[in-house]
Amino acid sequence: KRLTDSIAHYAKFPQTGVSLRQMVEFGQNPNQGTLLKAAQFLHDELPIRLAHRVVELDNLPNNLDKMPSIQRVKRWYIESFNDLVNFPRVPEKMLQYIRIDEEHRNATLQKIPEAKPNHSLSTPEAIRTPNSLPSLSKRYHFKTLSTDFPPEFSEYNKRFVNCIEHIKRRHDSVVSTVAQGINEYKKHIGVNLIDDRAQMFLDRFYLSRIGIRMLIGQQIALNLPKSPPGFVGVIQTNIKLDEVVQEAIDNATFVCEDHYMLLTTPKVTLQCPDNIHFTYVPSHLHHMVFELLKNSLRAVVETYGDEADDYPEIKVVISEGSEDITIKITDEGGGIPRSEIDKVWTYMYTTADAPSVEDSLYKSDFKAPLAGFGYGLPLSRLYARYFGGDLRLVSMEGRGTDAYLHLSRLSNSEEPLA
Ligand code: W6P
Repeated sequence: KRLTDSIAHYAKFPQTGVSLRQMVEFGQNPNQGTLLKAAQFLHDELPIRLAHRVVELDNLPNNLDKMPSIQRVKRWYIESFNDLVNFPRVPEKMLQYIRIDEEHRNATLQKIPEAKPNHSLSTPEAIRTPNSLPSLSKRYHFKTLSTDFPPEFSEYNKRFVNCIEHIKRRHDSVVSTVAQGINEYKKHIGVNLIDDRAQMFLDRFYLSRIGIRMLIGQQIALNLPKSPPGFVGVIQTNIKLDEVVQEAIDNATFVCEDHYMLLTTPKVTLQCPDNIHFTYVPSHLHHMVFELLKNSLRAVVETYGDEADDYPEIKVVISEGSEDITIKITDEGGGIPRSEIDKVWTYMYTTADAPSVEDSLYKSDFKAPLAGFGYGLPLSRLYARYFGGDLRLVSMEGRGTDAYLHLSRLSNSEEPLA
């Protein structure tokens, strides 16, 4: 009962969104002090987000909340909430240490004189290329001022990472378990079409899950010994679009070949401008493109048959604008009738059976190869929207489908929190 009250209390607080840009700025050159501050933020924010979900899971339309699998998912949210509120707060002593460290750093900053290149030590070449001068912070070692934190800092950070890793793992199979719950619900109401309120709940719920897992994943990654070059945690600041998309093409092609046991597989071509500067999470991009390609490949193979000698190729075109990077995937798989197109985004209308409870116990999500209009498309659209992008389908019935995946370059759009 005390837990229930505590959840109701936390659910009164608004959730706080974080933009991709904030995550990048915060995660650059992390030290045990910044990691501790991030842990403190998550220690406040995650219970709030989890509490919002528990309250929603308690108030679903038409007894959807009574379905056993939905109840099971709710218990995971309650357990994770409990883990976090029972985790010790960052001790005041440590916060004070950080404040003093920051004041010291600001004071040092103000004392620094105008940067004057030391001509007597510089070669003429170096004078002509001022960019080759070491930056202010390198010359005066601000950053190193705050690299030596007492051992309590890394101990606290390590323990917190263990706590959130455990939580992340507990929720690995949420998508397939909720899918199971939706199947229970469909049997219960005897209709194969989801109502708007349930659809809206699921969009909000899965979008929230993406955000929570992003924040946890980022904190775990920042606590690893060192991000690879070009990475800030799980974010890649100079993402190689063509490489990630080509990998998604190869994987989707393999899954398609394997599933239909094809001798020839539809060819997928990629057209991508050179040197696009873009910041994104490679795993999200891979996930979305992989899902779209599986749909296109399936449509083409099922239109031409799995014994065809050749297939019309699927074309992936990437364009770079000032606001958006757009990835268009064109197939000639016969298209979708206009009256059916909206159903593609629903969680109810699924031809493939959701995995059984037994399966979802042992397997994490996203393992079903080439599933039908499962949750792949609505979830991919949520991944796109999570960082300010979108996903649209335009179909020509009788010919094929174009998928437009828009990714926002203005990485300051805040997390949508539904
Ligand atoms: C189809 C159906 C579909 C969904 C998503 C992406 C591409 C395609 N092609 O025929």
